[in-house]
Amino acid sequence: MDNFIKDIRSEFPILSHKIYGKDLIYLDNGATTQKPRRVVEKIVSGYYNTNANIHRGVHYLSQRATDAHEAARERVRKFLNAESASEIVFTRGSTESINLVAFSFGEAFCKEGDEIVVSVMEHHSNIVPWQMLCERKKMSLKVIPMNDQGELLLEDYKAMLGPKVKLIAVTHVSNVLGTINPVKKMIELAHAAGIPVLVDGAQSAPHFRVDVRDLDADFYVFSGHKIYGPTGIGILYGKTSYLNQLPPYQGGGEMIDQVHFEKTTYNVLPYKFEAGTPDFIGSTALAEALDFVDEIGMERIAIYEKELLNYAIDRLSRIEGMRFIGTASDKSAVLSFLLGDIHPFDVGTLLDHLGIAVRTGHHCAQPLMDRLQIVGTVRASFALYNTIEEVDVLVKALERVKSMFQ
Ligand code: C6P
Repeated sequence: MDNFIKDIRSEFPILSHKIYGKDLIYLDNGATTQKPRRVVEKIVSGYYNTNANIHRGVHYLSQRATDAHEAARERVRKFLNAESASEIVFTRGSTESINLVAFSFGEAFCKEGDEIVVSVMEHHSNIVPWQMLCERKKMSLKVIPMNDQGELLLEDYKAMLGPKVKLIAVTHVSNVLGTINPVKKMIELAHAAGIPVLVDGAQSAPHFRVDVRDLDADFYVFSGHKIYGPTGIGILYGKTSYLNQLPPYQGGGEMIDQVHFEKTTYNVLPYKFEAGTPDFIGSTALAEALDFVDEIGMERIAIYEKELLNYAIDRLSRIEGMRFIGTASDKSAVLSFLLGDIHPFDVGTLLDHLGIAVRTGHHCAQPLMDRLQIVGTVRASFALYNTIEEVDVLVKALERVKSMFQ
């Protein structure tokens, strides 16, 4: 392990824990990443030093908390290269961001007979809110198919872009297959047909540089907890032109301009979509996490994680009975697999006893499991603090699991 990774690991106290007497090897980063000390300290310091409700008080603490929250919004704007901080809406996470768009976009732009297009590899969070919209408005959901490697079929996609389609909602990176979808190209094609696109960035923002203006995404969402930030905070980016046309998602304090029993008017962007007291401590901790990754460099993170992935693919493929699920040519550091006919749950449980945390099951992507005709996978998902040595331990552990079943 080189000194650079050693230094990074030392920022994450949990990584030196023992699990059943073994060194923890945390390979469940797709579910949530561990937090560096500075992010946790930011939360503690927020509550100790600047805790006061924001946008309300004239007092000193409230103003400081408000400034920190708005500085965090600007930090996210910079991270995504959005044009304006008013295009950055704080939510609870990717799921809430997608639900917000599904509701508000649906209200503004959709009617009976219209269509929403998603892909076969979506997380439930990017399926169910659209199904709910379709049920509410008597619309239909269309699904972009994929090949057996886990790559979307772009010719089929092009053929779907008809006049009834109101929005495309597609994941940037599959949380199961690791496929990096060609979203820039997909957005270009959708825009040529006059259709806006929502990109689910839950699994892309933590792993490589995302520029929403370069992508020309109309909406882009991600979760703080998957990018070394806290739980309970996430982002919806939306182009001003769209956000201005959408009605509010929830009503309450903060999102209003004037409230009278006769009529209520709404606040300007982005507050129109932020009803109630926001997670103003979480937002500043998220900004700290973004400082953390940007100081390392998203490009460097992407290169390092790719090295880890390639090494893992090479070593795991030498295990007899290894079957990778998702072999797209453009892949992020997510490795799903099956080992012989051993149930993924058994593999995961035995790995756990060896100190290795992986995720098993359908990964909240049951329609994808249906397409693959499997019940689930074992998934190792990497982050910037994982090491080649950890991959070696995983390989040995898998050999051991296999021998136990022989
Ligand atoms: N996937 C996983 O283990 P939330 O829960 O809102 O932070 O993120 C939802 C979500 C949306 N889209 C994608 C592509 C995702 O991967 C996830 C979360 C985790 O794969 C937990 S199920």
